Amino acid sequence: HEGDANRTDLMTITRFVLNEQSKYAESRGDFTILISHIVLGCKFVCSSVNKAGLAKILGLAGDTNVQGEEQKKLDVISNEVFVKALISSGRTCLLVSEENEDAIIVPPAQRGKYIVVFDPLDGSSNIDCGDTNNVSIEDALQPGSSLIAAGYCMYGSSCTFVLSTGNGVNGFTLDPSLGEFILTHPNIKIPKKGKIYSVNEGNAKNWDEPTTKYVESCKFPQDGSSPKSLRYIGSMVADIHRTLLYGGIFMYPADKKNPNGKLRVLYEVFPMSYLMEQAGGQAFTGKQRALDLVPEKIHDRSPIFLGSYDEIEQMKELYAESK
Ligand code: AHM
Ligand code: MG
Repeated sequence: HEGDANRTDLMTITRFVLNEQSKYAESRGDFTILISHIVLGCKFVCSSVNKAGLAKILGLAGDTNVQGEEQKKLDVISNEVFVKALISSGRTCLLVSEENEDAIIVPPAQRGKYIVVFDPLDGSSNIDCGDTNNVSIEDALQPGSSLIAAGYCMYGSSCTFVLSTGNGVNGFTLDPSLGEFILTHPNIKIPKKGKIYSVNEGNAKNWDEPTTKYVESCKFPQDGSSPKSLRYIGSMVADIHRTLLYGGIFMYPADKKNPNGKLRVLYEVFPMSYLMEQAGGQAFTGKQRALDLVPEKIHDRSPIFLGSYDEIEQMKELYAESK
């Protein structure tokens, strides 16, 4: 019997993805190569986040670095790292990043079959693209149900990469001494019911009726259950990570000022909705299953409710009643 401390059979993220992909007869390792380039970007951001304190102190000497260049913000550098890693993987044809107004069409010589939509400091996911000869921005405007994988990386006291390739959800933690993400959270399933709700209550004045009623029921339950706890970090990745592991509901609803809410369909709503469904939860826009949305523009937004199966069921009922 081997204890954790002596574990020698390391399930790295690359090994895990390679295993999963080998189930597909047509697999040629392209997806594994793509993921390992994304993972490189995550390691870079992780190490930059951890050095950020020191960088700030060094920054006091002036806002320019040793080469005399102006220091770039972390989100800008992260974006550059991901874009360069994705293009050089030779496995992508089209990239949509939160940081870039326009989609990036990969030069033909470096083109592969995957479309990647991502927020360099908020999440990432992939859509299979097919014909790579005539790639256009419209190819990214597919429903979330055509995603073949989605994931996010959370940078904190430890660095966690949560990934689904359509066969459940798995979490990997970076072992800094190895520089490898190791499987630490196999087969994540979200609890069917939750005790936590997560929303920016500062917008309550402008909410619609179903959202207002739901949050009221969290605080003053009429069915004899205990009130729910409120947790809101204001960073979608962190709020979703907690929701996946402990259950509950995360919402960014429509309000009178923002009829489409705030979060972006392609690289915020879709990947998190995909992970939720893969973990046994649900994702709902107030009108429909979130993954059935078809964005019209690459930076479109949508209201979103996601989390434990039962919580989203209740939310759906409230919207049905209000029609
Ligand atoms: P941004 O990427 O445009 O900064 O916004 C996305 C973030 C999410 O991570 C988070 O869930 C949400 O904005 C919080 O918004 P608010 O401050 O309005 O509650
Ligand atoms: Mg963002």
